[in-house]
Amino acid sequence: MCGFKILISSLQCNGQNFVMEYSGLVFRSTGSWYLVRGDNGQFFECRLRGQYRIMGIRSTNPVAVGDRVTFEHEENDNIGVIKIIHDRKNFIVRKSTKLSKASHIIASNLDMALLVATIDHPRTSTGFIDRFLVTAEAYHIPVLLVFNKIDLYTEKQMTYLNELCAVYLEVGYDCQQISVKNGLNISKIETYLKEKITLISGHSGVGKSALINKIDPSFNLKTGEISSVHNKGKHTTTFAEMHALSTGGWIVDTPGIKEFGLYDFEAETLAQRFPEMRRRMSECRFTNCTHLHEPDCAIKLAVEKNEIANFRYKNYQNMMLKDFTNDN
Ligand SMILES: Nc1nc2c(ncn2[C@@H]2O[C@H](COP(=O)(O)OP(=O)(O)OP(=O)(O)O)[C@@H](O)[C@H]2O)c(=O)[nH]1
Ligand SMILES: [Mg+2]
Ligand SMILES: [Zn+2]
Repeated sequence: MCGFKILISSLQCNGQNFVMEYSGLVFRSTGSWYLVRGDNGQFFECRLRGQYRIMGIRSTNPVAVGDRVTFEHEENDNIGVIKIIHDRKNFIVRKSTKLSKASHIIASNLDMALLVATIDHPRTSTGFIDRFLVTAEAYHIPVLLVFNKIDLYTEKQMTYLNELCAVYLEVGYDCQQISVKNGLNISKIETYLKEKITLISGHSGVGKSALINKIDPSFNLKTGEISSVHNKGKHTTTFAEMHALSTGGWIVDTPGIKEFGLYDFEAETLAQRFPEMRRRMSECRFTNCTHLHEPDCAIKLAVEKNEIANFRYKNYQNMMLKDFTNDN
């Protein structure tokens, strides 16, 4: 019948067939089916057993790409049932929709996140970038900011981009300016990805899938034109999927995000997630300073002296006033 395999942790007999239990990594999540790579390298299509709730988080996707799971399947069958979702080392989460109280976990167990942004075609706001950054700060996931499509920018847009990168570099985030189209600086990105699990995120149409194809053309991921009417992408990638790079490492391509709603943290902790504020907040007069209206606030002073970029502070104010009202 069945020989013992190293990775089988338990065996049960279910009528004619043996039921095997394996552990593995979720490579793809389409909502109801999950592609799981068993620790023996074999892929299984898995479903989730019953209703699953993890860690009290209300999530539209209880199983995320990057999750480690235990699943069982019948011998000689590559269809499995996920029984256990193992604790996550970290994850990136956002509100599933603007008004929703549910969350959507973009990916988990990451070594790095790569946020692809564009100054135009489509435009990525710094508000969007900063919401992503503060979310990644929760688990100290390093973020690489990648500004793509530099082949398209005017001189004025390039000046703006250089200023933006100078600010983020100073704060502590690595920035790269690339053109997937012209193959510019792609090799720099490749060196970041070696032996890591990296999430790639950003608005629709910024070139996430195109970048992955450039790094490894064998993936042949679907890419889509930008709408000339709306100057936005058309949501070409529809589910998150992990790809094993031939150069070593894994990259998780994800569908474009329209808005990045902050999920599940307290307003009081927001300033700590801005590294340039975190470094200065002990100098505020009040220990519970919100950095919005208090006197002798070291943050406001640093903004006045241009030591903290005005747009970063504005984004902080915006998040405090918009994201944390209405019972977030
Ligand atoms: N000019 C120019 N176009 C680019 C560049 N990179 C990507 N594109 C184009 O931008 C369009 C969108 O690229 P995709 O890779 O589909 O974008 P995406 O971020 O994966 O979008 P979603 O899957 O919808 O989230 C495609 O037509 C690409 O050819 C670039 O560096 N320069
Ligand atoms: Mg895509
Ligand atoms: Zn303050």
